[in-house]
Amino acid sequence: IRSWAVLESPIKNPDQLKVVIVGAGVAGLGMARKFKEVGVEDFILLEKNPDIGGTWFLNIYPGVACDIFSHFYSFSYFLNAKWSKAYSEGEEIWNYLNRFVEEFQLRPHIHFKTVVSETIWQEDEKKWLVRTKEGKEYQANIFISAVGALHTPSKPHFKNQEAFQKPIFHTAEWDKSVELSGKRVGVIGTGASGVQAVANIAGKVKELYVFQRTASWVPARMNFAHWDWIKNCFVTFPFLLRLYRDILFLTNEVIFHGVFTISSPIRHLVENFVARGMRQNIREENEDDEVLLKTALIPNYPLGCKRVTPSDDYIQTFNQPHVHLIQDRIDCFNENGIATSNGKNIDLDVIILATGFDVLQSSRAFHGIGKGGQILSEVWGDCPRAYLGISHPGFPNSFILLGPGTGLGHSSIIFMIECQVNYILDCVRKLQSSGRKSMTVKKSVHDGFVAWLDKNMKNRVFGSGCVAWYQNAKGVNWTLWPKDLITYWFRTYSCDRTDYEFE
Ligand code: N01
Repeated sequence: IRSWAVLESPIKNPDQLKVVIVGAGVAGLGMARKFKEVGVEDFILLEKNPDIGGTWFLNIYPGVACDIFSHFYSFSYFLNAKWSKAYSEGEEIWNYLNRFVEEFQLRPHIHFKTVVSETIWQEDEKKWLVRTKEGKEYQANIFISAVGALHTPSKPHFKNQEAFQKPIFHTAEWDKSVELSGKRVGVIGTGASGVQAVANIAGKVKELYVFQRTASWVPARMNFAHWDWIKNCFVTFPFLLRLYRDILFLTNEVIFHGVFTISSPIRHLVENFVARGMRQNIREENEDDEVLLKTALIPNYPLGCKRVTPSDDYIQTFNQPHVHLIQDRIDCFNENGIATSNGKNIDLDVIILATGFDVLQSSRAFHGIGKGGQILSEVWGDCPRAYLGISHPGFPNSFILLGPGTGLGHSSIIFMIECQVNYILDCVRKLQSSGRKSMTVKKSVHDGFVAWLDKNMKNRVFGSGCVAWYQNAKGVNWTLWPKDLITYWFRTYSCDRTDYEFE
């Protein structure tokens, strides 16, 4: 499982292509590099932020890191023998992406602080018109959305929130100017961001109140540092790094089958093992507190139903006398802090919302108008779908990276990006060799794929059973890929021209 760049035949007339990519995060950068590799030079990336990196630019909260092994959370053709730890922190990943941009000379193609507002398919010209909030317009034969799945912060409005006049901010909009040392801080939410932030800020603050609505499964992460001799070994013998990476990949796949299959007996064993590890980490001075925490911090839903949030120090944080787990529902805010539903008043100096992202809103980053004036967000409603997560009927020459049904809860999203990038490139290759101007996925192909996806989702622990950002309000998981990664690689290995209509 070396490189996903298996389709190496060149693109016909690359100089006739004009490509617009929205987003200069991991996905957009990966796509841009591939276009460059095959000789397409006329491409631009429109990026709303002032710099590259997407999620790794925005999320700078203390403790931000990736839960996927660093050597697997890297492009297969741009490995980094020198990752400092098993799981890298946000800054190291962002630096890696910067090196990627410099190495492949992508920066001149990126237009920063440019927010795409509308894309319109121009049937006569068979081109996309891309409009930005800044009033600019671009035309493209090929349009690629790489906006990411989790970029619109979800900020619930609490009763009487305005009364709290002290700092309040979301983890994805971290306010560096707010000093937390010596303060009474409240963190609302215990998903991946909350778990990482809580463990990291606990040592600084005077009092920490963690408002937990639902506990997370928190297995040990074992974030060991990479010894220098191992890094040097990987530099000298790159095949060892590839081998190590392949082992990580296969381990992830085995875990996926063992743990996330709904009827798997292995899952119960793993759940018991993880719960025991979590309980062992709870040692309160006060025996009552210990008993309470040992119940409260252990989830009562199947492992994998929500995102698993590994950490080496989150559970232990609650052993500190100044860290308090608040399970009572939040009733309202007041000028001093938060009042809970059972009448407790918690005085706070800062409130941090670790309340996650609005995944549906994230998918509607701009107003996409396809053939016959159809609006993508209206077609999608509360359940976005796309063929292979990439193409949608009625939207010719338009492709999505990390689209619906291709998120992962257990493995590296960069794997999915590489599969999608290669698939899109192969589609473009087929379009160019057809001599036609546009290609659109057939509705029957799209609908057949969606039915297959739903059938497979029934077999997965994250298909139903608890409320997570994976699902919409009706409980349909439209966000994750339900099968193993080898299946996705196989399905996106090449673009089948019979799946598309050419005009
Ligand atoms: O968000 P979440 P996140 N009142 O939606 C709670 C990726 N990621 O930012 O579970 C009180 O998981 C909510 O409670 P509940 C990763 O894919 C990756 O933490 O709905 N509480 C939950 O506890 C991840 O899955 C890394 O009952 C409220 C929390 O807020 C995704 O981002 C690191 C509430 C939201 O958790 C999102 O993670 C960080 C309310 N009104 C993030 N509303 C890696 O390391 C919400 N909550 C790869």
